[in-house]
Amino acid sequence: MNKLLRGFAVSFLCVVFFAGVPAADAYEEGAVSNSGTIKGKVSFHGEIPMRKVIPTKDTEVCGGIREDPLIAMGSGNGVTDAIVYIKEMQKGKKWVKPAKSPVLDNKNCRFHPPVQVIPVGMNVAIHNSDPVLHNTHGFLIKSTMFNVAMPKQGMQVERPLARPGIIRVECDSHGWMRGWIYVADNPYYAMTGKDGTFTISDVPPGNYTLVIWQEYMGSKEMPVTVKARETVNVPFEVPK
Ligand SMILES: [Cu+2]
Repeated sequence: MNKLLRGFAVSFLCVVFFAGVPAADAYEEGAVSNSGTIKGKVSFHGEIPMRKVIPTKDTEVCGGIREDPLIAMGSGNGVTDAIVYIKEMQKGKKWVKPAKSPVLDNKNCRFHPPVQVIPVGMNVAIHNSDPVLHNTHGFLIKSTMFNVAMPKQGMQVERPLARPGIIRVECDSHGWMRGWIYVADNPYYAMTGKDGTFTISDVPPGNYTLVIWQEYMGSKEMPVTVKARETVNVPFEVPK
């Protein structure tokens, strides 16, 4: 390959590479006037689906055979640990981010917290509270986002979260461990509280796509219209 051709090929590859990586700072903060609020409740009625967990090693730390609920229920048929967010929000309210890297702890062979939201561009601080080896492995669909061997109790390692989306966290050492991180690309998100309710505030008037994610259900989308200085109520039922 001659020099000119090689230079061209390199530039082309750079363009392809950067085009494929969403900019972490794409969200634009600004003043929001006449804002509205999205409120709602994620609920579930019916028999709670269970997942059988069969620890095959480290049972003195990890516990024995058990069934874990795939829907975390709170009070009044409310679903906790569901994430609600506005999809592809380009600009709006100021994004108040955590002062330090949020922690994902491995404790008694469970992830704590089991579900959390971390702004894109921040680090996750992966911690091992157990006296056994964990290998914390995060996937965005099939791509590895982080993969950290944690052989020692008290060990902590930070990893950057460069791409938005729902990361499924597994442990290569204990195949039954499961956790979730939603890497947010804008500040219009909420996690449901103990009664399944959520609030997303300071939303500019407009038409949006609201995404509701829950471990058992996955993601569901619904249209929502926010009017100036009004609260729109969005009830949502997790299907059986
Ligand atoms: Cu583990």
